[in-house]
Amino acid sequence: MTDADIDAAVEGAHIPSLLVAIAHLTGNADHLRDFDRPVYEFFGDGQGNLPPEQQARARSLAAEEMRAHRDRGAKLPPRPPEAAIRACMDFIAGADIPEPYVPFLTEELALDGPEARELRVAIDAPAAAKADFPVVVIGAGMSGLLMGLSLVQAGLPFTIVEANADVGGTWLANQYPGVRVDTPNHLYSYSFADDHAWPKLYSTGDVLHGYFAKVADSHGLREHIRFNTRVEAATWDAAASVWRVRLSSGETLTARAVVSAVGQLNVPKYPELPGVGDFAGPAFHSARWDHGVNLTGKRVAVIGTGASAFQFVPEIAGDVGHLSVFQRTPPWLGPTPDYHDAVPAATQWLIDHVPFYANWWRFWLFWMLTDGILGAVTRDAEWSGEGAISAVNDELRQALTGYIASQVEDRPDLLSKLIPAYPPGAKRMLRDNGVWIGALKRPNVDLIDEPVARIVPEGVELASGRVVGADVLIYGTGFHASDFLVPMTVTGEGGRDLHATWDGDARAYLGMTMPGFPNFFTIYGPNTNIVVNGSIIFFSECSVTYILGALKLLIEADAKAMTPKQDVHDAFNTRVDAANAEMAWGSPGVSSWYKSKSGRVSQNWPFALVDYWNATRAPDPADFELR
Ligand code: N01
Repeated sequence: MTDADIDAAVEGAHIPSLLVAIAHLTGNADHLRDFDRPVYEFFGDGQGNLPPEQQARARSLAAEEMRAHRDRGAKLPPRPPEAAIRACMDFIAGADIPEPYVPFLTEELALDGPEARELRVAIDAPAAAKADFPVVVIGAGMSGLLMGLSLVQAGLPFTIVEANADVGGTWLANQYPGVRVDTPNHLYSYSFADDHAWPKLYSTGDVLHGYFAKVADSHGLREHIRFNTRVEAATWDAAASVWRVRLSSGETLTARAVVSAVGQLNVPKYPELPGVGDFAGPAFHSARWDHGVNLTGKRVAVIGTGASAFQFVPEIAGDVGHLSVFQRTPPWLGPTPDYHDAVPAATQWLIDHVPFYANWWRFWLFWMLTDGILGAVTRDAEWSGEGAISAVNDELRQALTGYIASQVEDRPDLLSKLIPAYPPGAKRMLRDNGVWIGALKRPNVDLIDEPVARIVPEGVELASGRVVGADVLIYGTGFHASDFLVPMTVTGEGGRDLHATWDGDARAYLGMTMPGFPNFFTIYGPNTNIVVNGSIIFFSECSVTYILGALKLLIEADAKAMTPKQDVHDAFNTRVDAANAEMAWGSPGVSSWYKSKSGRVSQNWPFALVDYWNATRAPDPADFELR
């Protein structure tokens, strides 16, 4: 830590994080009284609007304390008292954090170190009882690996069955050009295994795949995984109180519990258009990208303008001869100028050298993407305006409309095509740094919003009868999100079939358990997707804690089976449906992958993150029938 290093780092610091991190160098938070509390804006720079004089003062104070810390031999004073930590939380959040959030956020802050964040649920049972409790986990993506490593910690035998040849799930399957995460990476990481060495603020798919592979390796998970193997059927054997899990290899595994970690976005969806399959040239889905097809100079047609197409269109637009992008519904764009940026050197230096800077920065990312934004996507019954569901949602709409308009001042013909008619939040908002519209404005790119009638051998036929010729056809048409667990067959008590029970409308208690399907759990199951708030890894961590708690209940009580009570399950789903109807994504008339065929929102969690955290600390035995 030379003085020059320190000075350079504070210049590039996130000021609110820097200011609160000083508390760990001094042992108190008294200095915060000398600064205004940050005030954040929609899509501001995140520095909290501190006046330049205060920012300069914050930097010089931090530099001074860092030098003093170095000169003391980098010894930290005792941890600041709880009141000081609380003052830091309120300061960095720019708000008095409501009391119910404090334990939740304190855990997320992880001041006791990453080990304390590990998902340890100790099971108090003799080794033989544990050995007699094999678990099958389906899928070795982000959630399946998490389940696996917590089973290692719990000391239970388990097998992970993975259809692919490697771990990584979505980050293995999606290899289209430009694939990357759209949640800040210092948040989109396991709470206990953030290696803090992300090259980009939002990493690309290969880096994410490497991260999950590293977690699999460092926790010895590969030896538990059956690669290139599918679960075809899971059947509850009531006489033996076990699941019989039939694999594509022909083998049948026996398990006391099954945990599905196959996610919601793993089965590619092709459009329901006549002629799909008739196209004469190469055609593939974004999640099955055919890198053997050379797009250079070709006429390429892309169907869909969701998150996947949004990422690959700008990547291929410069190479192809001509690109026709077929749009049914435009996305809202969230301004994110640093979306493709490397982690700035100053940020990395502060993460590496300043105690707890990384924790606070993650805390800030967490808070900014937490429940504060929910208010902007919740319906106001009194509101009657068009294209929005409340005054604040309309304010967001205006800001986002202005943002899109600012990018097409030179192409007014595009404006009406690019402004969504639906309220912000009704569909996934996409992070944007300008490359999407930049690509659409290229002379070799057409954005076609006339409905597609059918696919024909020579290209795409529009409702008007015009055929847009193409050499290559790419489907950016998403996934069968509401068809949870297809194509597996799951048969529970009394021969009950899970898909028949759901009848196209998947439901579960807390997204994880279903009446009639004992000891069967789902991670990222029904109603656990989040639209605007947070990282899905957080949700998976909550689910895994809960599921492990359920296994603990079973083993410690020496019980054979647990299923949620039907009335508990039903009451929960009634609450979920009522709450989803109040959210932007519940708006009638807006179709999205968040809804099942019946139009019910079967994917999304409508409540606050803190509610899921509270609900999943441990299962309440009163919610279950334990046998
Ligand atoms: O799929 P989508 P996706 N004619 O379902 C269109 C995650 N993800 O793969 O909106 C014309 O969103 C359809 O039109 P419409 C993320 O959660 C994350 O892009 O239904 N168009 C839509 O435009 C995301 O939300 C990242 O009217 C047709 C598109 O196809 C989720 O995955 C990156 C059509 C499908 O969009 C799914 O995204 C990528 C037809 N007949 C994905 N049928 C990250 O950044 C469908 N469409 C982490």
